Amino acid sequence: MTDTPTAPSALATTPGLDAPTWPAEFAARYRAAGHWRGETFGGVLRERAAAHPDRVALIDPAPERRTWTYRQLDERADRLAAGLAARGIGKGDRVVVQLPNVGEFVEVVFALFRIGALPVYALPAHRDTEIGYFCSFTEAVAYVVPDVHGGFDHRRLASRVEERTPSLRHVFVVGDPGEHTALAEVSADPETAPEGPEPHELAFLQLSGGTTGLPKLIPRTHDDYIYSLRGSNDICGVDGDTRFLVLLPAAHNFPMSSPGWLGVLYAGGTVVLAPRPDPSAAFPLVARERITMTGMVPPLALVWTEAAPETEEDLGSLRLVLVGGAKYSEEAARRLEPALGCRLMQVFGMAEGLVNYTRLDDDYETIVTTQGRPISPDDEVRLVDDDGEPVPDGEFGHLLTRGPYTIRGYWRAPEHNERSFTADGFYRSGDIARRTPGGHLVVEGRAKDQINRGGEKVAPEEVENILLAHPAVHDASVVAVPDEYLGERSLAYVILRDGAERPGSVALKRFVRERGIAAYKIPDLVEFVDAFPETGIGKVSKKSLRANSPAADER
Ligand code: AMP
Ligand code: DBH
Repeated sequence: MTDTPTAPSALATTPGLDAPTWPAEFAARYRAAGHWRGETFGGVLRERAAAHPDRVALIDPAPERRTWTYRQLDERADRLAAGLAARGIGKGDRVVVQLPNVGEFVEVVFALFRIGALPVYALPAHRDTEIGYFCSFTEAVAYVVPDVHGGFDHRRLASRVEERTPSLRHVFVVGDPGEHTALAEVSADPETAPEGPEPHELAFLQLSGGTTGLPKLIPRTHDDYIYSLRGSNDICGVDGDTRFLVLLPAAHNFPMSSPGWLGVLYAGGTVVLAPRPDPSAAFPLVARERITMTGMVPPLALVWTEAAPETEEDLGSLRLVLVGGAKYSEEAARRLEPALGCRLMQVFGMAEGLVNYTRLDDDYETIVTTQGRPISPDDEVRLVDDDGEPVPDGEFGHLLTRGPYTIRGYWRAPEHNERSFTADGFYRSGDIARRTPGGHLVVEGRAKDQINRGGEKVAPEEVENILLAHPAVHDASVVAVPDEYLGERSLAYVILRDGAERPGSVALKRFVRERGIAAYKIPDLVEFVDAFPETGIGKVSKKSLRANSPAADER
């Protein structure tokens, strides 16, 4: 990685990494500044286990409360790593991990970190379409699932995916394995475990919210991600006494790294996994586990803000709540601190890298009206107009960014990379933002074709591609419409084929669901039209674009 040549090869793919990476002089600068310290996740856990073996690292409260000390987590990761290695899983292999907020999630990813295999973080909501794609695109050798979660049998999904994915050799199940292998049986003598990865190598593949037919994969290294954790911990005041509640799906970048469960484990604190984020389930956990910090998306923050004054649970241990993932309205932000009796921090981040936080010592107006400023002095943020020229101070523009923990390219996606990154390595976030005189960013909107459904990102094209497979559908255009609670919901405009019988909107939604896609991507509303309304589409026909897209070929 360090000997990667510089421009124009910012877009060249480095062998073994399958993605463009930081040019040598940037890597050298980030190391010299002390950002990249040559740590790996496997090594960090080992060091924490040596430093404070008996401190509790992890608590999974349901159905019966289970705890892991740092030593236990370290030992379990070791045995699991050895067991995976004994089954032929090795450095660089991809393993799709789709687990809800259970302790095994943390065990599995640390085991994979230790052998240098790459977790691919699927969300619990993903179904056949997404999982099939992750497994085939990454040529995954293994897939880790719960048995049944939320009434859905993941073992069956695994069997279907296994049938169509030649690379997939193992399915590991947390719980009753059915025809697959129980994760609990994957264990071996740690002495047999292979050498771990280097700090500059990949740690995992994170998912992009996406604007295209299929999500892109984000290659993060140990060095860069650990730097973002350390920076986040400093800003949020995470230390060994922090008790952090993971409310959102643990696989998402926000609860994982901002500062998230990985940040808290880095600092030697305690992570508590919430099986459900709503107040009725989570407030008792806050009280019982004396939670000091948590993070949530704006719609959940609204619910918490409304429920807190009514609850009999003691929320007095809470010190800090982070809110981000989608725009948090100023009015809602103003209500949080009085209701919850703790500090608010806004966070504006992206799995590709750049994360912004308001600061604990910011004045109150800044906290409730801005989305914060970057973690690092070496985060470069450019706000530009449509022609790529910098906008004057205080005006809004397209947010481009580059820095010590922002990727230089997606994994195995040279064409996307041409579009999503500038020649000098800036990531085009697709967000529209302005900078306040105090240097904080305010997110004003979005240029990318995406729906932000309360923090859950939906790529319209992905849903349109499914609607187009319906025999009665001639064309479809999925757009965002404002929603008081979620911020945005999705509306599918549908043009029927000549003479086709109109399916009901419920039937059309069922069709989308039955094609096997995450439920949050199913259009909230369906409207049948003769032509697309002006606002729904750009100048170029989306359909002709889609017909030429790689996603169309797979249908
Ligand atoms: P993802 O691609 O799933 O990592 O989502 C990252 C995107 O979420 C950003 O590029 C923004 O569009 C959006 N986002 C995250 N946090 C905020 C926030 N606090 N306010 C507005 N938008 C946000
Ligand atoms: O939305 C996001 O992706 C996000 C939000 C807040 C994120 O990745 C993060 C913080 O790290």
